[in-house]
Amino acid sequence: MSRVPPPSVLPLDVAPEVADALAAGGAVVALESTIVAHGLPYPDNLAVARALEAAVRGGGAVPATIAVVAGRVKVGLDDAALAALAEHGARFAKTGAGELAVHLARGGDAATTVSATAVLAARAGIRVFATGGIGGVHRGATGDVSHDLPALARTPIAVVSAGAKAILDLPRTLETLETLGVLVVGYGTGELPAFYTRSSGLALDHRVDDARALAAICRMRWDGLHQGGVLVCNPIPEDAALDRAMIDGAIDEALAAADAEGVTGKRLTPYLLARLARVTGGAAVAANRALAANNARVGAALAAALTPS
Ligand code: PSU
Ligand code: MN
Repeated sequence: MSRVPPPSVLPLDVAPEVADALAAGGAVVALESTIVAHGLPYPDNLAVARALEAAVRGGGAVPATIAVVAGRVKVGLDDAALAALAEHGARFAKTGAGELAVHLARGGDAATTVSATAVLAARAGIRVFATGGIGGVHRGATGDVSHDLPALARTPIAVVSAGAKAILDLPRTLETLETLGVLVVGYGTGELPAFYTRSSGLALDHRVDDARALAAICRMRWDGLHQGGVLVCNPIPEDAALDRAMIDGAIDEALAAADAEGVTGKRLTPYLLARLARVTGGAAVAANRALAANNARVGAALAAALTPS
């Protein structure tokens, strides 16, 4: 019996720096592209994309921003590709894990959401992924639940986030994570963070206070139990957190506007985030940047703690 794995039909381009780090068992942190293409306005999105990569490097790990470019999976974008993603975000489709095959088979360009990024990162052998906030259960009775949740359940990766976006129904999102079997762990907190603010009032069952303790849990989950995703909930730094009444008011306004304009489906999350950016005079963008960079730092620490010593 041959031990040579069958050739993969997946068009996967791993950047040399990322491939070298993975081959050496080094620390790599995946980053998503939807937050760049569709989650933040240009040119703030490019500044955030670069700041996230810098934060990962500052933590001693190699960043790998993931996107689909001309029908190929790119694991690690160079600066020119990152700039194109930020400047021409509208030309990139927004893809979840379920639709990846279409964009790849057709040779398209697509920004990857949390679900798609998690699946592709795991496929490339990356075990840590840092982002802003994951998708989840939307408010109201539309039945819109992000594919991020089931994808995390089955993908062996740690996603470092500031919880789920505050535009969502957080109690239902937490319940659904539990139903699906995603392990949710507070990082220095016993509460689900509320993205722009540090607390939601929703208690978490599990808390860790350092990357080593988190790495031990991740290893047991993946290598011992062959289970899926770990959602690491890292609250926004105190000095960057927004005033709760201000951001809650802005979210209510954005949700009402989306409802009045009939915005649903894939467009809903980008619409709400753009509206929040405008209504808060940029405060939402600044907070998003601060929390994402903080997640990138924790991601780097976790990736380092997971490397074989
Ligand atoms: N969080 C942010 N900005 C974003 C997103 C999350 O702060 O742009 C993106 C992520 O890519 C996430 C996606 O996976 O929104 C969820 O979209 P949907 O609700 O359509 O599944
Ligand atoms: Mn959705």
